[in-house]
Amino acid sequence: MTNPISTLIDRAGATADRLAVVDGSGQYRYRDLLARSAQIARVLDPASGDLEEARVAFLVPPGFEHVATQWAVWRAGAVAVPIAPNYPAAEIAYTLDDAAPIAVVTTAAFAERIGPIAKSRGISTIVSSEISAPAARRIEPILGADRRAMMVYTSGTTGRPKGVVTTHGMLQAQITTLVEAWAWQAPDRGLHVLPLNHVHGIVNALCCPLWVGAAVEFLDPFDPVRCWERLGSGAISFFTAVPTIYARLIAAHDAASDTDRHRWRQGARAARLMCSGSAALPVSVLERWEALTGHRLLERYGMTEIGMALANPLAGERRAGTVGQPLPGVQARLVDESGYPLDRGPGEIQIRGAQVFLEYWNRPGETAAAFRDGWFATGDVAAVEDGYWRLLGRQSTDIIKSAGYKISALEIEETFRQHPAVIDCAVVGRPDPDLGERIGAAVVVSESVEPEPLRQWLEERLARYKVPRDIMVVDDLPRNAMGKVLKPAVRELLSSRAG
Ligand code: MCA
Ligand code: AMP
Repeated sequence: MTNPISTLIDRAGATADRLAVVDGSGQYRYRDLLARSAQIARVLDPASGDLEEARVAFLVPPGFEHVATQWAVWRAGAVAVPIAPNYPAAEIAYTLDDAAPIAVVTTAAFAERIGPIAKSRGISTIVSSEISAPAARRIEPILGADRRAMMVYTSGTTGRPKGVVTTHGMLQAQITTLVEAWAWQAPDRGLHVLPLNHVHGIVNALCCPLWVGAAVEFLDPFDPVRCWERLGSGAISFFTAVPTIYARLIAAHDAASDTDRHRWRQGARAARLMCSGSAALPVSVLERWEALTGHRLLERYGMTEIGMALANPLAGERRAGTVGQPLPGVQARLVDESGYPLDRGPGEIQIRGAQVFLEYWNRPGETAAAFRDGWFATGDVAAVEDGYWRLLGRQSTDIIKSAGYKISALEIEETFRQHPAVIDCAVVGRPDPDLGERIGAAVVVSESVEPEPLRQWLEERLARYKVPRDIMVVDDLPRNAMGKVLKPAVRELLSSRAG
């Protein structure tokens, strides 16, 4: 055992009586989280006292039970693998095959969905709602900084999603960087509206408040009017979301009555900090939100593999269209195509520091390929202008960001090609005021098939946010003289037809 580390669970003892989680089922204190996670840990690991980094997958909707399950996995010495509740069977099966967990934890409502998929793979399913016996005393493992803690799936330029593994030490570095930069304090109360299988929702919106003994209020699913009601109550001090959510809040504001609008805006002013990230925040959204609520959104840049890396300042100028400067403890640099460091760029962002991930699960080749001399190569291109980092785009056109989700065009194309009537296809992202980018596909088919059944077929195989909203059947894909598909031409084709 090297370098034991303090975890959320160790810290919770000091704030046992404080409010920790509010969800649709009630209000819970830190002592409730400790008691419930001990119960679940006991069932996960009745005997050994240390599951020694075995993976435990859990499909539990956002709320108290989700947090208690996450803590239980850590208390049992296992690696937390969160699965989105709205994933179709094929995505769940892929995750279970890739992560090979020893058990799946779920609730009664989701047991029917994930139970049979787990069973057919010899993985046991624990229905947490059936666990009620008080936890017998057990000795918990002492978690070292270098023990694996979490595995979050992310899409990349290569095929199917990869499990991004972070250790307890890395997770702690990701959390404490933000606690320091954003001055999290115990009296804070965050409103949580994000999925809990991505770093934005896990680290920024959940682990940071719990680290300092603050409260987290869950709103699931996100609904703009209900969200405004909570922001408008004046009780929320911290809010973080993706640009699509801010765009939808603005639309809901504009559709509301004068009384509601006024009340919402006044209440929202009471917050301490509001952040945006996961995708580029349009300056128009930043300005409108500021005019409505008085909050100039703090835009930051992060990635599943590194947590948060660059951010506009808490105090000081938050410059529109930029992502600020490196966060405390984060080393960031720009390099040219041959890897030569540049002062101001444009160049690729590379990141080094204690918060950078350990590995892609079971993919040593891809892990090695992601680093250059110890620096993680993000694939994002930026330039530094007057001391502020500005994102300019991505090296790969095959990565799409829609509603804050990172999506691999190649994964969708590969799935499409498994359809018996699909000969070829090309998937692209097109600019969209609501989603940032909207996914579109041009498809060549061997027999007459309408776009709608193709879309439904994909929906059975991919998470909904990966399914193209625009599908166009074409005779041929536009190609260059070498036979390579011209994605800009595909984009134009879709724009000309879809409008
Ligand atoms: C959705 N719909 C569709 C399709 N997709 N219809 C046809 N074809 C499709 N492909 C339908 C939905 O079923 C729904 O219908 C309606 O369209 C609206 O769906 P959608 O636009 O998806 O909205 P939503 O379900 O309300 O969700 C919007 C959302 C969500 C709340 C913004 O996308 C979200 O939570 N995004 C955040 C993602 C995130 O956290 N990313 C962070 C990862 P109906 O209305 O009939 O039901 S990045 C990260 O973690 C890094 C570290 C970072 O930097 O942060
Ligand atoms: P993910 O892999 O889902 O963690 O998404 C990480 C990617 O989101 C980064 O590589 C960026 O391309 C993008 N991203 C995150 N924050 C921002 C931001 N503030 N502006 C533009 N893109 C962002």
